[in-house]
Amino acid sequence: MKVWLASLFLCALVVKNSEGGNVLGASDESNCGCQNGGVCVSYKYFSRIHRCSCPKKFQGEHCEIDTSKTCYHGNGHSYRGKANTDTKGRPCLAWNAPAVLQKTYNAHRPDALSLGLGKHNYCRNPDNQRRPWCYVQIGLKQFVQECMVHDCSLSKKPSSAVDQQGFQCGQKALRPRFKIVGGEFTNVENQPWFATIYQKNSGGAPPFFKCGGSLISPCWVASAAHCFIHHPKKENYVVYLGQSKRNSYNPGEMKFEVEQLIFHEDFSEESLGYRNDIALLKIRTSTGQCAQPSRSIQTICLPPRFGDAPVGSDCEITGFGQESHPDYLFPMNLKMSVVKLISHEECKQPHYYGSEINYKVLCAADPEWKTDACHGDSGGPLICNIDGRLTLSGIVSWGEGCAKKNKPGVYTRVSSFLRWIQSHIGEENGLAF
Ligand code: 4AZ
Repeated sequence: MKVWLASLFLCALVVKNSEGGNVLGASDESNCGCQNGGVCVSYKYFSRIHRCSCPKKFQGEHCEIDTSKTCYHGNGHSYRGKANTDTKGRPCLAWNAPAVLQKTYNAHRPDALSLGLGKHNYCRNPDNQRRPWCYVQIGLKQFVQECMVHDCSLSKKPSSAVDQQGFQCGQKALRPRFKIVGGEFTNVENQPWFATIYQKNSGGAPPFFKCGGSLISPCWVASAAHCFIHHPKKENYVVYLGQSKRNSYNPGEMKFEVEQLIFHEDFSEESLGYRNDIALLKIRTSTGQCAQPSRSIQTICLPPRFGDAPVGSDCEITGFGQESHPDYLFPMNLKMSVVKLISHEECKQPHYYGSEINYKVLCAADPEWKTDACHGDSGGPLICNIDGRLTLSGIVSWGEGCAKKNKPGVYTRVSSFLRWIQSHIGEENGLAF
Protein backbone atom coordinates (compact mmCIF):
# COMPACT_ATOMS: atom_id res chain seq x y z
CA MET A 1 0.00 0.00 0.00
CA LYS A 2 2.75 2.41 0.99
CA VAL A 3 4.64 1.69 -2.21
CA TRP A 4 1.54 2.22 -4.34
CA LEU A 5 0.73 5.59 -2.82
CA ALA A 6 4.31 6.70 -3.05
CA SER A 7 4.42 5.93 -6.77
CA LEU A 8 1.19 7.90 -7.32
CA PHE A 9 2.73 10.97 -5.63
CA LEU A 10 5.82 10.50 -7.71
CA CYS A 11 3.66 10.51 -10.88
CA ALA A 12 2.03 13.75 -9.78
CA LEU A 13 5.37 15.35 -9.14
CA VAL A 14 6.68 14.21 -12.51
CA VAL A 15 3.67 15.83 -14.18
CA LYS A 16 4.38 19.02 -12.27
CA ASN A 17 7.95 19.05 -13.41
CA SER A 18 7.13 18.61 -17.07
CA GLU A 19 4.20 21.05 -17.23
CA GLY A 20 5.31 23.47 -14.57
CA GLY A 21 1.75 23.68 -13.17
CA ASN A 22 0.54 23.51 -9.59
CA VAL A 23 0.30 20.04 -8.19
CA LEU A 24 -1.03 20.87 -4.80
CA GLY A 25 -3.92 23.19 -4.25
CA ALA A 26 -6.19 23.92 -1.33
CA SER A 27 -9.14 21.58 -1.56
CA ASP A 28 -12.67 22.86 -1.13
CA GLU A 29 -14.46 19.52 -1.33
CA SER A 30 -12.99 17.72 1.58
CA ASN A 31 -11.82 18.70 5.01
CA CYS A 32 -9.16 16.15 5.83
CA GLY A 33 -9.50 16.87 9.54
CA CYS A 34 -6.40 19.00 9.62
CA GLN A 35 -5.72 20.52 13.04
CA ASN A 36 -3.58 23.43 14.26
CA GLY A 37 -4.04 25.52 11.12
CA GLY A 38 -3.13 22.71 8.71
CA VAL A 39 -4.50 23.11 5.17
CA CYS A 40 -6.19 20.26 3.31
CA VAL A 41 -4.57 19.85 -0.08
CA SER A 42 -5.14 17.49 -2.99
CA TYR A 43 -3.08 16.51 -5.99
CA LYS A 44 -4.02 18.08 -9.33
CA TYR A 45 -4.34 14.82 -11.24
CA PHE A 46 -5.38 12.69 -8.25
CA SER A 47 -7.85 15.03 -6.66
CA ARG A 48 -9.34 12.31 -4.51
CA ILE A 49 -6.12 12.01 -2.57
CA HIS A 50 -5.96 14.54 0.21
CA ARG A 51 -3.44 15.34 2.83
CA CYS A 52 -2.75 18.03 5.39
CA SER A 53 -0.05 20.57 4.76
CA CYS A 54 1.06 21.53 8.27
CA PRO A 55 2.38 24.82 9.60
CA LYS A 56 5.95 24.78 10.85
CA LYS A 57 6.21 23.09 14.30
CA PHE A 58 3.30 20.71 13.56
CA GLN A 59 3.51 17.19 12.17
CA GLY A 60 1.38 14.12 11.67
CA GLU A 61 -1.32 13.06 9.24
CA HIS A 62 -3.62 15.72 10.76
CA CYS A 63 -0.96 18.15 12.01
CA GLU A 64 -1.90 16.96 15.47
CA ILE A 65 1.69 16.59 16.74
CA ASP A 66 3.13 19.75 18.28
CA THR A 67 6.92 19.47 17.92
CA SER A 68 7.52 22.54 20.07
CA LYS A 69 6.01 21.06 23.27
CA THR A 70 8.71 19.88 25.65
CA CYS A 71 6.49 19.64 28.75
CA TYR A 72 2.85 18.88 29.66
CA HIS A 73 0.12 20.86 31.42
CA GLY A 74 -2.21 19.43 34.09
CA ASN A 75 -2.15 15.64 33.78
CA GLY A 76 -1.00 15.83 30.16
CA HIS A 77 -4.31 14.66 28.60
CA SER A 78 -3.84 17.27 25.88
CA TYR A 79 -0.08 16.74 25.52
CA ARG A 80 0.77 16.23 21.83
CA GLY A 81 4.57 16.57 21.97
CA LYS A 82 7.24 14.09 20.93
CA ALA A 83 8.60 12.59 24.19
CA ASN A 84 8.93 8.88 23.47
CA THR A 85 10.79 7.19 26.32
CA ASP A 86 9.73 6.07 29.78
CA THR A 87 11.28 7.54 32.94
CA LYS A 88 14.09 5.00 32.67
CA GLY A 89 14.89 5.99 29.10
CA ARG A 90 13.34 2.86 27.53
CA PRO A 91 11.74 3.43 24.13
CA CYS A 92 7.95 3.58 23.83
CA LEU A 93 6.15 1.17 21.52
CA ALA A 94 4.23 2.78 18.65
CA TRP A 95 0.46 2.98 19.26
CA ASN A 96 0.00 0.98 16.04
CA ALA A 97 2.61 -1.70 16.89
CA PRO A 98 1.11 -5.23 16.57
CA ALA A 99 1.45 -5.90 20.31
CA VAL A 100 -0.21 -2.56 21.18
CA LEU A 101 -3.17 -3.21 18.87
CA GLN A 102 -4.24 -5.86 21.43
CA LYS A 103 -4.34 -3.25 24.21
CA THR A 104 -7.15 -0.91 25.19
CA TYR A 105 -5.41 2.20 23.89
CA ASN A 106 -4.10 1.95 20.34
CA ALA A 107 -4.04 3.78 17.01
CA HIS A 108 -7.00 1.80 15.61
CA ARG A 109 -9.59 2.96 18.16
CA PRO A 110 -12.33 5.07 16.54
CA ASP A 111 -11.47 7.93 18.90
CA ALA A 112 -7.71 7.54 18.43
CA LEU A 113 -7.21 10.94 16.80
CA SER A 114 -9.02 12.81 19.57
CA LEU A 115 -6.90 10.96 22.14
CA GLY A 116 -3.67 11.79 20.31
CA LEU A 117 -2.96 8.16 19.36
CA GLY A 118 -1.67 7.37 15.88
CA LYS A 119 1.16 5.88 13.86
CA HIS A 120 3.84 7.10 16.27
CA ASN A 121 5.31 6.21 19.65
CA TYR A 122 4.86 9.52 21.45
CA CYS A 123 3.73 9.62 25.07
CA ARG A 124 0.06 10.37 25.64
CA ASN A 125 -2.44 10.26 28.48
CA PRO A 126 -5.69 9.07 26.85
CA ASP A 127 -7.20 7.77 30.10
CA ASN A 128 -6.41 10.64 32.45
CA GLN A 129 -3.73 8.97 34.48
CA ARG A 130 -1.20 10.99 36.53
CA ARG A 131 0.98 12.01 33.59
CA PRO A 132 1.68 10.98 29.95
CA TRP A 133 2.57 7.33 29.50
CA CYS A 134 3.20 4.72 26.84
CA TYR A 135 3.51 0.96 26.44
CA VAL A 136 7.07 -0.34 26.84
CA GLN A 137 8.33 -3.79 25.91
CA ILE A 138 9.94 -5.33 28.99
CA GLY A 139 10.98 -8.92 28.38
CA LEU A 140 8.11 -10.63 26.60
CA LYS A 141 5.38 -8.29 27.85
CA GLN A 142 4.22 -4.76 27.24
CA PHE A 143 3.73 -2.55 30.28
CA VAL A 144 2.19 0.87 30.85
CA GLN A 145 5.08 3.14 31.89
CA GLU A 146 5.11 6.80 32.84
CA CYS A 147 7.11 8.94 30.46
CA MET A 148 10.23 11.04 30.63
CA VAL A 149 8.54 14.39 30.14
CA HIS A 150 8.11 17.09 32.71
CA ASP A 151 5.23 19.09 34.10
CA CYS A 152 5.41 22.61 32.59
CA SER A 153 4.49 24.17 35.92
CA LEU A 154 7.78 22.90 37.40
CA SER A 155 9.86 24.97 35.00
CA LYS A 156 7.75 28.10 34.82
CA LYS A 157 9.43 30.14 37.49
CA PRO A 158 10.18 33.42 35.71
CA SER A 159 13.83 33.38 34.75
CA SER A 160 14.26 36.80 36.29
CA ALA A 161 13.30 35.47 39.73
CA VAL A 162 15.84 36.58 42.29
CA ASP A 163 16.32 34.49 45.44
CA GLN A 164 16.83 35.90 48.92
CA GLN A 165 20.59 36.12 48.49
CA GLY A 166 20.30 37.96 45.16
CA PHE A 167 21.09 35.01 42.89
CA GLN A 168 19.26 34.55 39.56
CA CYS A 169 19.99 30.99 38.47
CA GLY A 170 21.20 30.54 34.91
CA GLN A 171 21.58 34.26 34.20
CA LYS A 172 24.70 35.54 32.51
CA ALA A 173 25.53 39.21 33.01
CA LEU A 174 27.24 39.56 29.67
CA ARG A 175 28.09 42.21 27.20
CA PRO A 176 27.34 40.90 23.70
CA ARG A 177 31.00 40.30 22.87
CA PHE A 178 30.98 37.38 25.27
CA LYS A 179 28.76 35.26 23.07
CA ILE A 180 29.04 31.48 22.87
CA VAL A 181 32.12 30.24 21.13
CA GLY A 182 32.59 26.66 19.97
CA GLY A 183 35.64 25.03 21.49
CA GLU A 184 37.14 28.40 22.30
CA PHE A 185 38.61 30.16 25.28
CA THR A 186 35.95 31.89 27.29
CA ASN A 187 35.49 34.13 30.28
CA VAL A 188 33.91 32.99 33.54
CA GLU A 189 31.24 35.68 33.03
CA ASN A 190 29.97 33.37 30.31
CA GLN A 191 29.79 30.47 32.82
CA PRO A 192 29.51 32.25 36.19
CA TRP A 193 28.43 29.02 37.96
CA PHE A 194 31.71 27.34 37.06
CA ALA A 195 33.75 26.28 40.10
CA THR A 196 37.47 25.48 39.92
CA ILE A 197 38.44 22.77 42.41
CA TYR A 198 42.06 22.32 43.52
CA GLN A 199 43.65 19.60 45.59
CA LYS A 200 46.08 20.74 48.27
CA ASN A 201 49.62 19.45 48.23
CA SER A 202 50.92 17.88 51.41
CA GLY A 203 54.45 19.28 51.03
CA GLY A 204 53.44 22.95 51.08
CA ALA A 205 53.54 23.29 47.26
CA PRO A 206 50.61 25.23 45.79
CA PRO A 207 47.34 23.32 45.32
CA PHE A 208 46.97 21.70 41.89
CA PHE A 209 43.93 21.87 39.64
CA LYS A 210 41.71 18.81 40.12
CA CYS A 211 38.22 19.14 38.63
CA GLY A 212 35.39 21.43 37.65
CA GLY A 213 32.10 21.95 39.48
CA SER A 214 28.89 24.01 39.34
CA LEU A 215 27.34 26.35 41.90
CA ILE A 216 23.78 25.06 42.45
CA SER A 217 22.96 27.13 45.53
CA PRO A 218 24.91 29.83 47.41
CA CYS A 219 26.65 27.25 49.65
CA TRP A 220 26.79 24.16 47.42
CA VAL A 221 28.82 23.03 44.42
CA ALA A 222 27.94 19.87 42.45
CA SER A 223 30.76 17.87 40.90
CA ALA A 224 31.74 14.29 40.02
CA ALA A 225 32.42 11.72 42.79
CA HIS A 226 35.35 10.16 40.94
CA CYS A 227 37.32 13.41 41.35
CA PHE A 228 37.51 12.97 45.13
CA ILE A 229 37.09 9.29 45.89
CA HIS A 230 40.83 8.50 46.17
CA HIS A 231 41.43 11.41 48.56
CA PRO A 232 38.07 11.66 50.31
CA LYS A 233 38.98 14.16 53.05
CA LYS A 234 37.31 17.56 52.67
CA GLU A 235 40.45 19.27 54.05
CA ASN A 236 42.27 18.20 50.87
CA TYR A 237 40.37 20.63 48.67
CA VAL A 238 39.95 24.31 47.96
CA VAL A 239 37.26 25.76 45.68
CA TYR A 240 37.30 29.01 43.69
CA LEU A 241 34.43 30.79 41.98
CA GLY A 242 34.92 33.53 39.41
CA GLN A 243 38.14 32.18 37.88
CA SER A 244 38.70 32.54 34.13
CA LYS A 245 42.38 31.72 34.59
CA ARG A 246 43.47 28.93 36.88
CA ASN A 247 46.35 29.12 39.35
CA SER A 248 46.34 32.91 39.23
CA TYR A 249 44.50 35.81 40.84
CA ASN A 250 41.27 36.82 39.07
CA PRO A 251 39.58 40.09 40.10
CA GLY A 252 36.21 39.24 41.67
CA GLU A 253 37.10 35.63 42.51
CA MET A 254 36.09 34.02 45.80
CA LYS A 255 38.02 31.30 47.62
CA PHE A 256 36.35 28.64 49.75
CA GLU A 257 37.21 25.77 52.04
CA VAL A 258 35.08 22.61 51.86
CA GLU A 259 32.82 22.32 54.90
CA GLN A 260 31.20 19.07 53.77
CA LEU A 261 32.12 16.62 51.00
CA ILE A 262 29.35 14.17 50.13
CA PHE A 263 29.65 11.34 47.58
CA HIS A 264 26.79 9.35 46.19
CA GLU A 265 26.48 6.19 48.33
CA ASP A 266 26.20 4.01 45.21
CA PHE A 267 29.12 5.50 43.31
CA SER A 268 31.02 2.74 41.52
CA GLU A 269 33.73 2.27 38.95
CA GLU A 270 32.67 0.01 36.10
CA SER A 271 34.77 -1.52 33.34
CA LEU A 272 34.62 1.59 31.14
CA GLY A 273 33.19 4.38 33.27
CA TYR A 274 31.35 5.22 36.46
CA ARG A 275 27.90 4.93 37.99
CA ASN A 276 26.23 7.54 40.21
CA ASP A 277 29.19 9.83 39.60
CA ILE A 278 28.02 12.81 41.63
CA ALA A 279 29.37 14.66 44.66
CA LEU A 280 28.30 17.75 46.62
CA LEU A 281 30.70 20.19 48.23
CA LYS A 282 29.46 22.61 50.87
CA ILE A 283 31.63 25.70 50.59
CA ARG A 284 32.49 28.53 52.98
CA THR A 285 35.07 31.29 53.01
CA SER A 286 37.57 31.59 55.86
CA THR A 287 35.09 34.03 57.43
CA GLY A 288 32.21 31.53 57.16
CA GLN A 289 30.42 33.04 54.13
CA CYS A 290 28.81 31.28 51.18
CA ALA A 291 29.00 32.59 47.58
CA GLN A 292 28.01 36.20 46.80
CA PRO A 293 26.46 36.94 43.40
CA SER A 294 28.39 39.13 40.95
CA ARG A 295 29.09 39.39 37.21
CA SER A 296 31.39 36.40 37.53
CA ILE A 297 29.55 34.40 40.22
CA GLN A 298 26.04 33.02 39.73
CA THR A 299 24.06 29.84 40.43
CA ILE A 300 22.89 27.47 37.69
CA CYS A 301 19.27 26.24 37.64
CA LEU A 302 18.57 22.57 38.30
CA PRO A 303 16.41 20.70 35.78
CA PRO A 304 12.78 19.88 36.48
CA ARG A 305 12.00 16.28 37.48
CA PHE A 306 12.22 14.09 34.34
CA GLY A 307 13.25 17.23 32.53
CA ASP A 308 15.97 16.88 29.97
CA ALA A 309 16.46 18.96 26.88
CA PRO A 310 15.29 17.09 23.75
CA VAL A 311 17.73 14.80 21.94
CA GLY A 312 19.68 16.86 19.39
CA SER A 313 19.75 19.99 21.59
CA ASP A 314 22.91 22.06 21.70
CA CYS A 315 24.41 22.17 25.20
CA GLU A 316 27.50 23.96 26.54
CA ILE A 317 30.45 22.30 28.24
CA THR A 318 33.12 24.21 30.14
CA GLY A 319 36.41 23.39 31.77
CA PHE A 320 40.17 23.54 32.13
CA GLY A 321 40.55 20.03 30.65
CA GLN A 322 43.10 18.82 28.13
CA GLU A 323 42.91 20.30 24.66
CA SER A 324 43.85 17.10 22.94
CA HIS A 325 44.21 13.51 24.01
CA PRO A 326 46.70 12.29 25.04
CA ASP A 327 48.19 15.50 26.39
CA TYR A 328 50.12 16.37 29.53
CA LEU A 329 49.08 19.94 30.01
CA PHE A 330 45.85 21.59 31.07
CA PRO A 331 45.09 25.01 29.54
CA MET A 332 45.47 28.03 31.80
CA ASN A 333 42.31 29.68 30.44
CA LEU A 334 38.76 28.43 30.78
CA LYS A 335 37.38 26.90 27.58
CA MET A 336 33.89 26.12 26.42
CA SER A 337 32.35 24.17 23.62
CA VAL A 338 28.97 23.11 22.27
CA VAL A 339 27.87 19.46 21.97
CA LYS A 340 24.57 17.84 21.00
CA LEU A 341 22.54 15.49 23.21
CA ILE A 342 22.42 11.92 21.90
CA SER A 343 19.61 9.45 22.64
CA HIS A 344 20.14 6.53 25.02
CA GLU A 345 19.27 4.21 22.18
CA GLU A 346 22.13 5.56 20.07
CA CYS A 347 24.60 5.63 22.95
CA LYS A 348 23.76 2.03 23.90
CA GLN A 349 24.68 0.68 20.50
CA PRO A 350 27.43 -1.94 20.68
CA HIS A 351 29.87 0.20 18.71
CA TYR A 352 29.24 3.13 21.09
CA TYR A 353 29.16 2.01 24.75
CA GLY A 354 26.68 -0.89 24.81
CA SER A 355 25.39 -1.87 28.23
CA GLU A 356 27.69 0.58 30.10
CA ILE A 357 25.00 3.20 29.47
CA ASN A 358 22.03 3.40 31.82
CA TYR A 359 19.23 5.92 32.19
CA LYS A 360 21.13 7.83 34.87
CA VAL A 361 23.60 9.25 32.34
CA LEU A 362 23.32 11.49 29.28
CA CYS A 363 25.51 11.16 26.21
CA ALA A 364 26.54 14.18 24.16
CA ALA A 365 28.93 14.74 21.29
CA ASP A 366 29.85 16.93 18.38
CA PRO A 367 28.19 15.53 15.20
CA GLU A 368 31.60 15.69 13.52
CA TRP A 369 33.48 14.34 16.57
CA LYS A 370 35.66 17.47 16.62
CA THR A 371 35.06 18.75 20.14
CA ASP A 372 34.40 16.98 23.44
CA ALA A 373 35.03 17.06 27.17
CA CYS A 374 38.42 15.59 28.05
CA HIS A 375 40.64 14.63 30.95
CA GLY A 376 40.44 17.43 33.52
CA ASP A 377 36.94 18.55 32.53
CA SER A 378 35.42 16.05 34.96
CA GLY A 379 32.91 17.42 37.42
CA GLY A 380 32.20 20.41 35.19
CA PRO A 381 28.81 21.40 33.79
CA LEU A 382 26.82 20.33 30.75
CA ILE A 383 24.40 23.24 30.40
CA CYS A 384 21.24 22.88 28.30
CA ASN A 385 18.39 25.25 27.63
CA ILE A 386 15.17 23.77 29.05
CA ASP A 387 12.07 25.85 28.37
CA GLY A 388 14.16 28.99 28.08
CA ARG A 389 16.23 28.45 31.23
CA LEU A 390 19.90 27.51 31.34
CA THR A 391 20.03 24.32 33.35
CA LEU A 392 22.66 21.98 34.79
CA SER A 393 21.62 18.91 32.81
CA GLY A 394 24.82 16.91 33.18
CA ILE A 395 28.13 16.59 35.04
CA VAL A 396 31.20 15.57 33.02
CA SER A 397 31.88 11.96 34.04
CA TRP A 398 33.71 9.80 31.49
CA GLY A 399 34.22 8.78 27.88
CA GLU A 400 36.58 6.64 25.87
CA GLY A 401 39.28 9.06 24.73
CA CYS A 402 38.21 12.51 23.63
CA ALA A 403 36.36 13.55 20.46
CA LYS A 404 36.75 9.97 19.22
CA LYS A 405 34.27 8.78 16.60
CA ASN A 406 31.31 6.88 18.11
CA LYS A 407 32.59 7.58 21.64
CA PRO A 408 30.46 10.45 23.03
CA GLY A 409 31.12 12.18 26.33
CA VAL A 410 29.12 10.59 29.16
CA TYR A 411 27.54 12.86 31.76
CA THR A 412 25.82 12.18 35.08
CA ARG A 413 22.18 12.95 34.39
CA VAL A 414 21.29 15.54 37.01
CA SER A 415 17.51 15.13 36.55
CA SER A 416 17.87 11.57 37.92
CA PHE A 417 19.51 12.81 41.13
CA LEU A 418 17.20 15.64 42.20
CA ARG A 419 15.83 13.73 45.19
CA TRP A 420 19.36 12.81 46.26
CA ILE A 421 20.49 16.42 45.95
CA GLN A 422 17.47 17.66 47.87
CA SER A 423 17.95 15.08 50.61
CA HIS A 424 21.43 16.45 51.30
CA ILE A 425 20.93 20.14 50.71
CA GLY A 426 17.28 20.62 51.53
CA GLU A 427 14.98 22.97 49.67
CA GLU A 428 15.34 25.63 52.32
CA ASN A 429 18.97 26.05 51.24
CA GLY A 430 18.01 28.09 48.19
CA LEU A 431 18.27 25.37 45.54
CA ALA A 432 18.00 26.96 42.16
CA PHE A 433 15.14 25.23 40.35
C1 4AZ B 1 38.41 12.46 32.18
O1 4AZ B 1 39.33 11.67 32.25
C2 4AZ B 1 37.51 12.45 31.00
N1 4AZ B 1 35.56 12.50 26.39
C3 4AZ B 1 36.37 13.22 31.00
C4 4AZ B 1 35.55 13.22 29.90
C5 4AZ B 1 35.85 12.45 28.79
C6 4AZ B 1 36.99 11.67 28.79
C7 4AZ B 1 37.82 11.68 29.90
C8 4AZ B 1 34.92 12.46 27.62
O2 4AZ B 1 38.21 13.27 33.10
